[in-house]
Amino acid sequence: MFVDEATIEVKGGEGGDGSVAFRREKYMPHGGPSGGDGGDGGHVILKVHPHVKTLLDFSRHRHYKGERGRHGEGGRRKGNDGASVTLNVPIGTQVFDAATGALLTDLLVPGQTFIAAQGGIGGRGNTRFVSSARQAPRFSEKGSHGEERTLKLTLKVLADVALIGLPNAGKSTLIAAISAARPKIADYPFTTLVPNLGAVRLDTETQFIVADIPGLIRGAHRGAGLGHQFLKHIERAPVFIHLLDATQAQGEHGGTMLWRNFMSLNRELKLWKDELLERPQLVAINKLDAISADEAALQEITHLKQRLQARGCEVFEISAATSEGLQPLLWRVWELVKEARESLEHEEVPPPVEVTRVSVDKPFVIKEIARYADGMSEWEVEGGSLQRLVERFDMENYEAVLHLHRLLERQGVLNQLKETGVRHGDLVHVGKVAFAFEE
Ligand SMILES: Nc1nc2c(ncn2[C@@H]2O[C@H](COP(=O)(O)OP(=O)(O)OP(=O)(O)O)[C@@H](O)[C@H]2O)c(=O)[nH]1
Ligand SMILES: [Mg+2]
Repeated sequence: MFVDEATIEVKGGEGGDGSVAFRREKYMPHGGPSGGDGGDGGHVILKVHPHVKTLLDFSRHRHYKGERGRHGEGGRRKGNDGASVTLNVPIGTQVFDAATGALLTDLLVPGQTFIAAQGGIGGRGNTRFVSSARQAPRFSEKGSHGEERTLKLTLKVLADVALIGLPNAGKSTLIAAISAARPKIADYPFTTLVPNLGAVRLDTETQFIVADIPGLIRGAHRGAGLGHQFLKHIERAPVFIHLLDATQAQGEHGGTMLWRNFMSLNRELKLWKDELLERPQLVAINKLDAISADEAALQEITHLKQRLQARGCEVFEISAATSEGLQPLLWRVWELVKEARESLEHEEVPPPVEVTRVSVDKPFVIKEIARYADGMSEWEVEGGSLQRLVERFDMENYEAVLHLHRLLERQGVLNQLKETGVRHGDLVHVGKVAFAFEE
């Protein structure tokens, strides 16, 4: 299977800082606060584009960043939001977090989007910190950082058509006859152990991808003969060609045996997933060249063909070895592929994956990190949301520190510090900030 891969670094734009400003009015030396909010940073967004076929562009350019939000200004002017960057990816792109290996999303439908990195949130201007007790706040909030991560993109090239059949039916021979694929072909079952892909080109506008899947045996849906693995590959193709081996029609009741084989393979598909039976499935009776002189076998085949047609199957008689009968089969396949592609294009675009903005509900953990001879201790408060909160205020600004103090009190951090044993004068670290605890 062709696998295309790329690793990219994505970063949301920084949020703009809130502004500290005051109105200047005639005859009034100190007007009210008027600092506007900062704008939000732009995201990095992945979007499925049907015309993009590979991940090649991403191996040339690896870093993508949303635009930063503008800072707020006086006169309550909000800074502009930063522009988002949209990256077009092919249908079938899987997105993994490179650090954890976790699958973040599967992008399958044209137009589908995924926010790869959230932009930071704009900080609030000083206007927003006015309260009855504080008429003229001299501080504002900084914008928050944009999300930053490394993503691994992988694309499995999806086949339009899967060749299915029992081992030795001639699947590999067929793909070699119709495409540039050169899989191993041999006169024993289980020659093919991994699927092979080949591009079939009937004319310049008529191209599709065929997958030669290893043979399925009875019990495949339970995993027999690596069945699960192969059924998963089959599952991804919208059209099937079911190959039958005409040489098995030689000998008594040969046609009946072929019929049973056909039914039994379909049962395996059904037991794996019901819906597989609803996919268009063309039957190709292969190796006709090998029985052309065997009247009895030919009769068995004629009978088999009638039985299949009575069941609503479209049947083609071919020889993969001599390429006889392949053209009608391939053109019919093309019609079905076209229909499948069109219906895919009309599928509804699922709503974009909702990504929640920075959450504040994460619990925090208080750890003692040092204890000194004089009885004083040093502590660390861990918790992503708390760190982010602290980073958004200027610790040199007395008013901002007071405001933060009240926030920490409201969130129960101060109480919990006391309960954990933090005492007056102890040093407490939150992210990059440290302060002496005062009761
Ligand atoms: N005479 C004749 N022999 C064929 C034809 N197609 C395939 N064969 C032979 O059938 C045998 C099996 O062919 P493969 O193409 O390896 O079969 P397969 O379905 O890929 O088999 P697995 O990979 O084992 O599932 C080989 O010996 C081929 O040469 C055909 O049209 N005519
Ligand atoms: Mg094979």
